[in-house]
Amino acid sequence: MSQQHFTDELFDAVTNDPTLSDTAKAEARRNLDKLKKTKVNILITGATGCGKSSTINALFGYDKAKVGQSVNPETMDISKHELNNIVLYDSPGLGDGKAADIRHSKNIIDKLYEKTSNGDMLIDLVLVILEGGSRDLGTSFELINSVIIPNLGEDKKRLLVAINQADMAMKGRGWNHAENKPEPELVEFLEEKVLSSHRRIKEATGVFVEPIYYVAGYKDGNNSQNPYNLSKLLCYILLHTKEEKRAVFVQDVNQDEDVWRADDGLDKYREKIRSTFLDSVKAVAGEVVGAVADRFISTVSTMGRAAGAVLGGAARVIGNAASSVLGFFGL
Ligand SMILES: Nc1nc2c(ncn2[C@@H]2O[C@H](COP(=O)(O)OP(=O)(O)OP(=O)(O)O)[C@@H](O)[C@H]2O)c(=O)[nH]1
Ligand SMILES: [Mg+2]
Repeated sequence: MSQQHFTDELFDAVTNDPTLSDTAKAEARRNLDKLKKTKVNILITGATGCGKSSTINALFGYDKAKVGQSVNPETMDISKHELNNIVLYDSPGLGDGKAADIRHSKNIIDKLYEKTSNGDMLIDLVLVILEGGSRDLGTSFELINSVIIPNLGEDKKRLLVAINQADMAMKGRGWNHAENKPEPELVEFLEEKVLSSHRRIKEATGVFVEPIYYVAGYKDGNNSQNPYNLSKLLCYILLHTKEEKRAVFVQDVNQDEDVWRADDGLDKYREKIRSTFLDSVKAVAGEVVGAVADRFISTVSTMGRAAGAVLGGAARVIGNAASSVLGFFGL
């Protein structure tokens, strides 16, 4: 939290740019202030033990949410985690008994209709997590098809479905621990799961969703499992969030480079995250600030490439890059 905000870093860089007029700098200040205040509200839901807390921890750092060890749901009702710019609402899904199901459904529906003081929808994105190893996902589809989709309003883009615990989808079979990736037979199994999930939602609601699979992973004592496809998950989260809000993720994402490393290689997720960030800065603060951000990230990413965190290290380096920025601008 003590880490300097990236919008202030960017503003310092803009201030120190001798080619910019005072008017341009004043406008940059206004726009960057707006960005600094931007909140992204994410509702995360799914059955007990699917990995909601683990996913929050993997995406945003390992001290954000309590991970359960017992069979009792750790998350009784919606719990709120406020980061710098990202606000997370962690809600149980269905399957904890009839009374609890009714209560949880109502809580979720209320959240979906909640508005900000500006009259905008509060929840920018609903992330529904399915447990890859679960044989019975019926209650999860009930949650998606009967609770979430009918109450989403017009903008079905607010929904993202992700299948967690890909490593355990075949009870641990087919997971290559040495390379932290699924073997072909597990890939095939997971792709089938993605397809059948897509079909179950499409057939029941007519809504087209493109689920992805990933591993949130865990750290407990001597054992740990690194995430897989977390950069893909972040990419999808960004694409499901309004463009003008996407930049602020950089302030809150996990700065542990290890979590962003392993993915399916189907797309250049980290490059995409980087360009998404820059486009978002441009959308809010204009071309001039966007160009400064671009140079800024390129500089830090040269140092950051070895670090290899998301954005090529920029998320980490931005926080303490004052000297490198000054250095870059020759001051
Ligand atoms: N192997 C494996 N285990 C995982 C993964 N994600 C979560 N887990 C484990 O699954 C268990 C439940 O994870 P949580 O993150 O507490 O799940 P939750 O959805 O927050 O659970 P509740 O809050 O109780 O509803 C924990 O023991 C995690 O360590 C994963 O990707 N792979
Ligand atoms: Mg939890």
